[in-house]
Amino acid sequence: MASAAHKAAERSTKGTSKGLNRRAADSTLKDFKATDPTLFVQKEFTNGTAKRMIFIGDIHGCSKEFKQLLEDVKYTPGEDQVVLVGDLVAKGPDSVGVVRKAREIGAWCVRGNHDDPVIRWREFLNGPAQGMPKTELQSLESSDGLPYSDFKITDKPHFEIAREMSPGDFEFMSEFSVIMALPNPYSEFVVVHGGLDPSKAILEQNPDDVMTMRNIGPNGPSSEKDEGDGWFDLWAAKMKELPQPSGDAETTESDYSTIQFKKVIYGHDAGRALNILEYTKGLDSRCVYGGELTAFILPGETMVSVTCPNYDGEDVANDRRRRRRDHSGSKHAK
Ligand SMILES: [Mn+2]
Repeated sequence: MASAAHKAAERSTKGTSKGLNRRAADSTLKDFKATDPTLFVQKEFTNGTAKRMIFIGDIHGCSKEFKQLLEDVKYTPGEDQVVLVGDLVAKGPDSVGVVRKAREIGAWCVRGNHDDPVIRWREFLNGPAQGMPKTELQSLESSDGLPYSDFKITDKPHFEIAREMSPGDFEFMSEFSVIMALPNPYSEFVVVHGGLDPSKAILEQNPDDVMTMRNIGPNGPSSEKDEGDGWFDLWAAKMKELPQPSGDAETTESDYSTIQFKKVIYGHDAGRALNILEYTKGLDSRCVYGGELTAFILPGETMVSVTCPNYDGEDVANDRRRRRRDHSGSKHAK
């Protein structure tokens, strides 16, 4: 079935005739706004049959390691459900390969902050920018004629990934929701890429914050690494204040307009690496930076990892860990 984003792209394509004069076309380009992502999806199992759940952290184009990890966990189609916590693409060597493999196995995915610009770029390229050569788009970029400030043709990978994807890949990615609620017997969990704001109900969350937050600072959710406290610490503090639900009564979608707290499975925070706490399960184990790609498996909360080469070249996460050791007075401190 065509997604809302895909349908909107088709509509705007039809509305852009080739004979449009240049000035009108430019303003269409600059004013383009991509379809909003779906904030929330309640997942169900086909035929109501529960499966083993395999949650995998930020893959970032590491398709070889993704396939290896599926082998290592003995992924079995029909018996297992793979869930990706976002950022399938960018930084690593084979973003489109990751998307294809995810499609092939029917993975459930949430939208990460690197998936989001790829989806917006592709909608733009299918719509008002259809048929425009790269050189023309580059001159638009230098004259501030592109619709989003994060549209960087040379400095960021999202444009090339968006161009390389097949229409089916794009349709698959446009359906990634920002928040995913899991069916019974896993309904105590929700899945997001970045985090959740402890001051808001699940259906009241701001999508950009959910995709990007690491901390809660004085002005609320923040993606900055050194501002405020980890969102998961505030989340845990709030969870502890609440009466815990008895039994496993089914949660319906409308319940999420008042429900504030669930256990959360997420990614995004390579600086803190694997971060498995009672109420939150952080799965970004720095795959693309020469760390590991990790699968977190339910039931049982077991973990399996594969090691990865450093494809990105940066070592931001390690710097952070070194700093933390310095504070603790380790012998290795400078
Ligand atoms: Mn991310």
